[in-house]
Amino acid sequence: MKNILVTGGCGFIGSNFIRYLLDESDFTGRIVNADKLTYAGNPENLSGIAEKFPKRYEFVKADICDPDAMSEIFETYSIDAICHFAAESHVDRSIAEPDAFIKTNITGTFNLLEMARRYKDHIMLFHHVSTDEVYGTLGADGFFTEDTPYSPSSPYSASKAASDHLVRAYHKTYSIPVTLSNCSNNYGPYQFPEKLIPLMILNALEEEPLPVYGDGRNIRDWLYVKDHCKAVWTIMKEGRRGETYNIGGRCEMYNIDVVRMICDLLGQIKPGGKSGRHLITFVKDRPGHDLRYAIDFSKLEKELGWTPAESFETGMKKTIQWYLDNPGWISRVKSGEYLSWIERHYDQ
Ligand code: NAD
Ligand code: TDX
Repeated sequence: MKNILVTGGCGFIGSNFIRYLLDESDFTGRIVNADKLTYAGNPENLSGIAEKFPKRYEFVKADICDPDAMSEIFETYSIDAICHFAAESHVDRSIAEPDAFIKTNITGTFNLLEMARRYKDHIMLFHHVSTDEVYGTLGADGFFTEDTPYSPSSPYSASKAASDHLVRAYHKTYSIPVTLSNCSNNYGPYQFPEKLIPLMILNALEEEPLPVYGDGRNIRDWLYVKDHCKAVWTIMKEGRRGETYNIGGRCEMYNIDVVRMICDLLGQIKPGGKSGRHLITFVKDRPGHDLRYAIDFSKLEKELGWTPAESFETGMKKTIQWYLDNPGWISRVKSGEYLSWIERHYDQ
C-alpha cells in the first residue's frame, strides 16, 4: 500500500489514525485525507501534520457522496488502498435527523465501493471501519462475535449495517479485496464533545450538569482510540481479505460508573480540583437505547495477535490530561470558531 485514501480523516478516530500511521507505524507511503468537514470534521485535529510530512500527506475537502470528486482523487493520487472512516457518527443526531446518515453512511459508502470497482486493477484493499452497534443489544450475558446476527436499533446503526452489507456484497460479487472491523466505543484525544466522555469532561470543567440517560445502567465496552488505530492498521496489513474482525476493549462499564470515574479523576488531576459528582443529573432516556455492548475479539487476538495496550484507567487519565492541556482546542470547538475558520479557508 503506497497511496492510502483515508476518508473522514479530520474526525475523531480518522485524525488519530493518520497521526498514528505517519508518526508511529511502519507505513512509509502517502496518505490522502478526503473529508467534507461537517460539524464533526476539524482540521485542527491534524495540526502540524502537513508541515511535518509535506511529501506524505495531502488533504482534499470532498464529499464521499460526490462521484466526480472521488474519481479525481483516485486518478490524481493513484490510490491503491482505502481506509473508510467517514460517517455521520452520533446516535442522538441520527434519531433527530436521520437524513444525512442515510446519505453519507449508505450512499457515500456505495459511491466509494463503485470507485474501488472502477479502479479495481490498482486497488489492493478497501478497509471498512464499522461499529458493534450493528449487532443491536445484549442482555446481561454473552458477547458479540463476528457471527452475531445484525439487529440495529437506531438510524445510525441501521445505516452502518447497510454499509457493511454493501462492502461484503462488493467482495463476493466483484472480488474487491475488502476487510471490515466492528469496534466498540472509543475515547481519547480530539473526540467531539457530543459523545459521552468528552461531554462529561468539558461539562465538569465548567461546573455544568452531567446528563446521564435513564438510570445510567446501560453498559458500553470502552477502547482507547490509539488501540483502535493499531487494530485497524494490523487488519489492513495482515487481515484475511473478505473477513470481518471485531475490536473491543474487554472493558465493560455502566455509564454511571464512567461518569463517576471522570468526576473523581478530574478532582485528582486538575490542580485545585474537586470531584464533580454533585453535577450528575439523570435525564430522559434515549429512544431505542441499547442496554449492553460487549465484544468478543478473540478472532483478532488469535489470528493477528492484537490486544488493547491501555486499561480504562490509564486511557482515561491520558484523555483527561489531553483535554486539560488543550483549552484552546476546547474553546474553538465550543464557540464554533473552527467552523468559521473552515468557511474562511474553503467556502469563499
Ligand atoms: P466523527 O464524527 O468524529 O468523524 C467523522 C468524519 O467524517 C468527520 O471528519 C466528518 O467531517 C467526515 N464526514 C462526514 N460526512 C462526510 C462525507 N459525506 N464525506 C466526507 N467526509 C465526511 O466520527 P468518529 O467517531 O471518528 O468515527 C469514525 C468512524 O468510526 C465512523 O465510521 C464510525 O461509524 C466508526 N466508529 C466509531 C466509534 C466511536 O466510538 N466513535 C466506534 C466504532 C466505530
Ligand atoms: O449525554 C449523554 N448521556 C448519556 O447517558 C450522552 C451523549 C450519552 N449517554 C449514554 C448513551 C450511551 O449509553 O452514554 C453511552 C455512550 O453514548 P455515546 O457517547 O453517544 O455513544 P454510543 O451511542 O454508545 O455510540 C458510540 O459508540 C459506537 C459512537 O457514537 C458511535 O459512533 C460508535 O459506533
